[in-house]
Amino acid sequence: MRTLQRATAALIYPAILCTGVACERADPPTKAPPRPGAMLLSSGAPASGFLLGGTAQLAQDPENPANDVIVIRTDVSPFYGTVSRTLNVQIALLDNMLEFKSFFQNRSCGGGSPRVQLAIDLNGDGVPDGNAFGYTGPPFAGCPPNNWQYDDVTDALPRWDLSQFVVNGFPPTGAICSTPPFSTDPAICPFQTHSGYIPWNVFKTVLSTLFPLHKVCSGALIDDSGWFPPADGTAFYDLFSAGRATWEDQFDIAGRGFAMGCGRPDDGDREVDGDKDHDHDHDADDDKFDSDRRERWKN
Ligand SMILES: [Ca+2]
Ligand SMILES: [Ca+2]
Ligand SMILES: [Ca+2]
Ligand SMILES: [Ca+2]
Repeated sequence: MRTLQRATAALIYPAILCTGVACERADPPTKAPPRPGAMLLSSGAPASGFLLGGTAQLAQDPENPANDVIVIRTDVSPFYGTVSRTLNVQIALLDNMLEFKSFFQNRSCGGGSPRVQLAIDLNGDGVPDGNAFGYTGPPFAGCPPNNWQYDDVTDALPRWDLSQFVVNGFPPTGAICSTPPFSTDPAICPFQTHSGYIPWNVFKTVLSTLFPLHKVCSGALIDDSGWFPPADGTAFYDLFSAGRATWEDQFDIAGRGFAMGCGRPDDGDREVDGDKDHDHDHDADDDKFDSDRRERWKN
């Protein structure tokens, strides 16, 4: 009885405190209210909007069947998998909001997989100008098999490959610290690099400074390791954060396809001929991406 009274009091107490106009919510704060403009499921909950593509499928954690995860196979057609979500934000709004867990089943990472891939419109005309690639930590290979690994791709490690944007004026890695105003910015120069890749804060500062109208259209977790034998096979992924949503379980799957963002409709779950980076188009970036990775990962 005493316990019941205490429980009842606990339920009533917040309601008593909330009689003033300043208190808008008398209900216990179990779920955040949907944001304006958020997609709503029939349940009224905001949809997190993750699309699965290629071989990506809902699966169970090999260590704990109570945990929903995503499986991607790169050894069966179409030899890649994607988990993507529309972002439509500037890069600074993604600090500490791009991360994922991976479990490589009897395989490793490497060959450019897995990666967080951001489609970025540099000049704000609604057309993305390329992709930024954020990889597992240096040396980007040799991930232990059958073990859950965590990657925060906005941490201080040099994970980011900006090579697709150099043609549009993003300074090559070796030139960033001789380019004003970065040359005199102690917050970014000098910085650590690996394989020509740069840390998130350098990527963020350079992009924000030189391309103030930029927009990150969409974010994707991609595994297309099928071409690279040490990393070919099956991997599980979980807790993929892309901006203001995290993929946790089956209820975070909005459907199949690929999120395009920047005002473009999502694309279907289809393979585009020659689309080596799996952003659902085939352009000169694809040939460069494929030749760069083959050069980077030979032997
Ligand atoms: Ca553009
Ligand atoms: Ca492209
Ligand atoms: Ca999960
Ligand atoms: Ca492409």
